[in-house]
Amino acid sequence: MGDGVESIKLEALTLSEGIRQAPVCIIVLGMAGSGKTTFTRSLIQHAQEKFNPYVVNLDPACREVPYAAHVDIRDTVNYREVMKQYQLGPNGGIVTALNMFTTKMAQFAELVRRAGERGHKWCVIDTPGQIEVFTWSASGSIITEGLATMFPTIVVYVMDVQRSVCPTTFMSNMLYACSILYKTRLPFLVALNKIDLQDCSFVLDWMTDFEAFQEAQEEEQSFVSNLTRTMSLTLDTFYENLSTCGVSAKTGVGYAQLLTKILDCVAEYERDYKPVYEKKLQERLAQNAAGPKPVDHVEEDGVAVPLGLGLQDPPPNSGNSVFLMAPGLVPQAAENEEEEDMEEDAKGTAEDQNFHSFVQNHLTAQQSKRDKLQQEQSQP
Ligand SMILES: Nc1nc2c(ncn2[C@@H]2O[C@H](COP(=O)(O)OP(=O)(O)OP(=O)(O)O)[C@@H](O)[C@H]2O)c(=O)[nH]1
Ligand SMILES: [Mg+2]
Repeated sequence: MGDGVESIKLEALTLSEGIRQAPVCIIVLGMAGSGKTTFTRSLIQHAQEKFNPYVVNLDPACREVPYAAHVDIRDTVNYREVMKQYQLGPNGGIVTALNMFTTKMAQFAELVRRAGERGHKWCVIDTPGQIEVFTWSASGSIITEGLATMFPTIVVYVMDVQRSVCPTTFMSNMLYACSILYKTRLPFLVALNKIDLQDCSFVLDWMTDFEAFQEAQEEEQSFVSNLTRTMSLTLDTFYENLSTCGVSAKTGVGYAQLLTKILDCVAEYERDYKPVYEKKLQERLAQNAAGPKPVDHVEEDGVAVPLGLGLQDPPPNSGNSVFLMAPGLVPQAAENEEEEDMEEDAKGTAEDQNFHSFVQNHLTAQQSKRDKLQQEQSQP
């Protein structure tokens, strides 16, 4: 069980020491099935010797990952239980699981910091299959921005070139990439994946030559193709500054160039992004020193309703029920195999109990908040 993870304030961690040199956080994003997980595995293999990557899996719904993750969200939150307990569908379950994980952002950040101290130069983060779960959720933003204010952070957008031969799909992919770039405001690299199946030169042609793209979609006479045509003109500026690299996550082709491009992105972070983040941190520090803002205007706007769990607040009455587990923090395994199995079983049961009690406490707390609110409203 993940004991030994002290509760460390994110603010203190961030503001007192500024942005560190290592590890560089590489957030791997991309549409479902684009090859993020396979890409992560290959990236780890190719970077192992030089950058000794620390590996994080943030996909709560995957069955298996083809790499040894140092931090795995599945050790913290049981996605199937979340679906059952909160009566959610698969996507709601993933979002909620990610939200629960994010309540331990401070501890997660601390694990990444310690990894940097132990000589991991990179931290590679694999994300959930449904891209919007990470890119448009509060927890995705907290994780991305939290990391970017502590460590050099870049985004690698994995794009399936085989699926992008259709101009409309290509445009959808590019619009997604563009929206993520502007949302995260971080150095951005597009990995054109699966080049063992499909040569990626057409993507580069379409990005640099508007007429080539027009020709390709001449066949498609529809409203969608009209929209695509207009969008391709709009995206011109986006393409100009976009860094791309053809790779095959399966065969490893293109990874030498990819590593060089990642290093270029890191240099870009240091040059262009770090000063901005540091300025923001200083502003926050000054704000904190000035104390909390008065909230007397709230009454005019309506009744203040208590929000959900704070980033650093433990869930009410939950004790240790959400935790992070990572090698090094897990107690030494027993030598005897039989004992190991028994320990595994006991650990599994304890984790289950912890999880159940967390969910139960959370539900009870929510209910009592609702009761209290109702009581207050019913009073004249
Ligand atoms: N031929 C080929 N297949 C690939 C490549 N990269 C990934 N795949 C295959 O594409 C499928 C999806 O790969 P994943 O790595 O699971 O993709 P993902 O984006 O992590 O998928 P989700 O997390 O479910 O969204 C698998 O069958 C992989 O074997 C590649 O470079 N070449
Ligand atoms: Mg995956």
